[in-house]
Amino acid sequence: MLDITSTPLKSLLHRRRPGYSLEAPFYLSPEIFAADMETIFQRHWIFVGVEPDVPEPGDAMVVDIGGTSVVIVRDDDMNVVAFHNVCRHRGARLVHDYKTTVGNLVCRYHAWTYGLDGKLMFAEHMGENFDMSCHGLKPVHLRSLEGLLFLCLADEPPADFDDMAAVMAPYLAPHDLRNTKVAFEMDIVEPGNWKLTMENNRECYHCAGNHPELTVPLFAEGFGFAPESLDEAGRLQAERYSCLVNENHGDWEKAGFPSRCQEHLDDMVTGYRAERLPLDGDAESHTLDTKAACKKLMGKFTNHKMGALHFWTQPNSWHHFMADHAVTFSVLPLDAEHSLLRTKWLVHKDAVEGVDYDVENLKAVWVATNDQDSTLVGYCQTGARSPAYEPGPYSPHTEMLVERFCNWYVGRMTEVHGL
Ligand code: 3BY
Ligand code: FES
Ligand code: FE
Repeated sequence: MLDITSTPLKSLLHRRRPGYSLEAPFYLSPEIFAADMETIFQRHWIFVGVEPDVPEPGDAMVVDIGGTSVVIVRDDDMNVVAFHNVCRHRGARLVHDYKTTVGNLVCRYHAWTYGLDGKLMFAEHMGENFDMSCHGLKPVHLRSLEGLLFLCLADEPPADFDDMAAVMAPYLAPHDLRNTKVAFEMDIVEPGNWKLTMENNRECYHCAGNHPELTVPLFAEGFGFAPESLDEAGRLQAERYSCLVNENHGDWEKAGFPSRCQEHLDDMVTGYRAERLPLDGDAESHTLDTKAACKKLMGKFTNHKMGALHFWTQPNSWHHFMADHAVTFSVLPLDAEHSLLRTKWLVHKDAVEGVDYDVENLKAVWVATNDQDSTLVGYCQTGARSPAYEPGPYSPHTEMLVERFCNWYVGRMTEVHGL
């Protein structure tokens, strides 16, 4: 067995075996965790929430990425902007609640007061020569992709966000996320490294055995059972599925809903993948009875049966957009062995709870599925602690996208730490 406990990151990256899971220090080491935060989370576009998190002027939401706290604010002109959540006086944290509504941003320590544009408006006892204009809040790069909010902590964010946005805007626009509301949201702390949470999401090999609620509306074939991996009956089924997908793509695209697969998971700095896939049989949505959870459909939809648009971004998000509701997932690393999974369920902003939708019904499938996934992530985290752990092979039929996630990660890390 290799002694990897003291192997530097550079060598671990260099000797990564393609097609295999990562070596244990990638999931355990506080040093590699720090490198991940610095290299991945401080430099890439991180999905953090949705415009409906801050629907009105003065609405603010705090997002913590490692030690960096950011406040996202809706300003008086209805723009969504972001600032470092650090007072420019003596550095106190400025906004303390996850979500709040403010007139101005007032520091609790000595009451320095900032406008929603981040400008310092009031600071008592600072003397005549004090220049307020030099002490505004520090801005953070924020982009809204049809209502999905991404922030980047780097001075110069990856420019290829625009390429992703150009491709993805037409896929997302029909769901009109800006005119939705967060009907429910939930944070869970998964007992695993953030990469295990992401890897788990990038395959459905585990779905049939672990997600009884989710697999009712899903087509298993939709998640990468390549025909050659199956017996004769399975092959026929997979072929039928692929015809059905093609047919649906054709119909949906004709009706103005881009659906075909776009895949750039490991060939772009801002890696992503999207595809609108049919649901099984008459299924309309990710619900226990497979019917739409919300009577009022999102955006332009008039037909309940629009499948589910899957949208994944590197390093930290995945999303499901149905005709009646959308579910967004943001992974925020906490330490080497714990990750925050933040899930939001969105419905049309005019949908009325108890009339158009029932929250319990809306959230049931993904609350159960997240809980199951969290347990699975914990299994791998525990396994990685054992000296017996060694990287295991990914299925070429069902885990290709896990491999792409790891390729992206190793590629991004190597650019900074390797070679
Ligand atoms: O997130 C997805 O697209 C799928 C559905 C369930 C798990 N995951 C692979
Ligand atoms: Fe914010 Fe003093 S630290 S006003
Ligand atoms: Fe899962």
